[in-house]
Amino acid sequence: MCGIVGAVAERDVARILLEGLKRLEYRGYDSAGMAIADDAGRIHRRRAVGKVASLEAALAEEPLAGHTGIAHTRWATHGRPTDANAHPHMARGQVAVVHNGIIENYEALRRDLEGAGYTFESQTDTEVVANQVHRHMASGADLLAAVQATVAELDGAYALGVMAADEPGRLVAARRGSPLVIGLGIGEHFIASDVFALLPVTQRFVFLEEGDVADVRRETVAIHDRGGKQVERPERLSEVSPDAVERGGYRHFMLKEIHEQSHALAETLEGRLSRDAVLPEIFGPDARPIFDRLQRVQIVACGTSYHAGLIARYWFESLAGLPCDVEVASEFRYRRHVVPDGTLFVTISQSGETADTLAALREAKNLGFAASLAICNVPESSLVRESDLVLMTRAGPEIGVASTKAFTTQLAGLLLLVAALGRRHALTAESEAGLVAALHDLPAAVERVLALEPDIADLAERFVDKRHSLFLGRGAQYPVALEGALKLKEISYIHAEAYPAGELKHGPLALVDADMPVVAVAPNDELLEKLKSNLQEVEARGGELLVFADDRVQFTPRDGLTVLAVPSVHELVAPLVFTVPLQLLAYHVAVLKGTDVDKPRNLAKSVTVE
Ligand code: HGA
Repeated sequence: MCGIVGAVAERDVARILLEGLKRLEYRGYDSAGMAIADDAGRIHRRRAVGKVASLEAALAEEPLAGHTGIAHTRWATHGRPTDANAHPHMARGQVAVVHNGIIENYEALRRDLEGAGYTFESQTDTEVVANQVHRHMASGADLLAAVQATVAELDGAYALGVMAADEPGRLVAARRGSPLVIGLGIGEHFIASDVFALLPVTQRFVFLEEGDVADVRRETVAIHDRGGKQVERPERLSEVSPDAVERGGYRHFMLKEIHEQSHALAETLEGRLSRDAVLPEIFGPDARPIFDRLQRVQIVACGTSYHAGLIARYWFESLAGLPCDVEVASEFRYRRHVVPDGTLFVTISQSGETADTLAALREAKNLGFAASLAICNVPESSLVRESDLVLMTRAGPEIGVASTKAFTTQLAGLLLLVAALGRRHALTAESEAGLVAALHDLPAAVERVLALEPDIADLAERFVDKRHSLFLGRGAQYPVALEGALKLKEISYIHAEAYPAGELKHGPLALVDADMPVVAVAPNDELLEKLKSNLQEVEARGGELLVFADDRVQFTPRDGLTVLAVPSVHELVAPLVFTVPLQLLAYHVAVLKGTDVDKPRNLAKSVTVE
């Protein structure tokens, strides 16, 4: 979602800020802006709707230069994407603010400020922050005190970067509910919503905690907690290499990330398996006594991660013999719960900053769960820091908005958890050995399925002129169908629905005609014959069928039916393997349609607003 970069340095900061914004582009945004204080104590600002390149063009025409600055990529929540709504927002030319998140009480604050003579130039919730800081400074507070007083008056979520014209060489940063890091340099310091933005200038970071306000100057960084007390926060070295966010030879990040899945899975499984068992220590030293008490599992996640949870439910119940519920985080957090004893609360999130998932975790802490466990791809994230137990996926940075390698590595992580818990319940040593053998073979199996890409690219042509499509699966392949439909929607903008194949005749069959391609996933499992009957129902209505089928499955060749053989794998890992061709299908349809594959319209990468 939106991104923040800020810098206080002896050198000119404009270039650092612009490079930082470019590195945040993958998160999705609709406009961008920058404000820099000049040596005469005036703040100058440039803003542009659209890509960072438009801002760059505006800066080429009218450059900014100076030693203190903030910049932002905006993903609108309040007010349309326009120049006037783009950040930084300013108050009377004196205070400039960039903000990620939502100020929930902005209307009341705005009325109050208008009553005090402040005027507003935007429809955003953010502008109240600039004016409120100005108001506190006008009554004598310095920048730090003014920001502290302002955040105490805000409801909602924010990461903020604030500067004032008459306090050059100083940035004040604050966070609650949206991530913010301080980048440490020598004689220069930085702020950003994501470490990627700052990797060209530093690898040393301090992660602000909830409620922190940081006073950032060239030589010093002082962090104050929510009570105003000065605190030390640990410095961490980022392990992400600056080039991990390059596209390599691939046309899009998404394609690169699809192809990285075999390696990402190998990394995620590395050191976690013996020849025939999942190693017991991989969830950390605290896990054993917690796992011994567990009787059931509640999974909470959003989007693609939610689909991973839906697949895991089949595994938890069929393999581990543990009851498992799965719910989207935005629903979970707003209803009452009855939590049975011994329930593990599992969150799944690529970024670990997904606002609804994080809020659900915080909510869950008061609900009597036995413990929380996060499956996540970003070690420094809030979700990881706030969970009792953690299993890191090791997918590496995922830049494409449509999640691919994060999803399959989450599934691998979930299988590890199923084994770790299952052996205390219904999982036999023999079944665990079978699962582990399948996991050992998984990276190679994914390589084999990636080799189908040229055939899938050909099949994609059939979708280009279609407006709707249907995805079908049964059992654990039903969430795979959901994920395939989501991928197609996200990046090709073709309306796609997924159904459990047995539901077809209860409604969606009415939609089937020659203009509605139907995609099915058909592993060689006990539901195969049932699925085949469902597919006959589609054919009988003139629908065109594309079936990704286990290579041992026989289909009689006929008109209207295209079968692509997927290399056969163990039933338990089939959901991971069958996901890959669906990702490739969505990717190639989107490329043919000419959409912005890595940054599809209206969407953002880590969704840090509710
Ligand atoms: N509410 C602010 C910032 C939006 C945001 O954080 N998006 O991710 C606005 O609408 O400008």
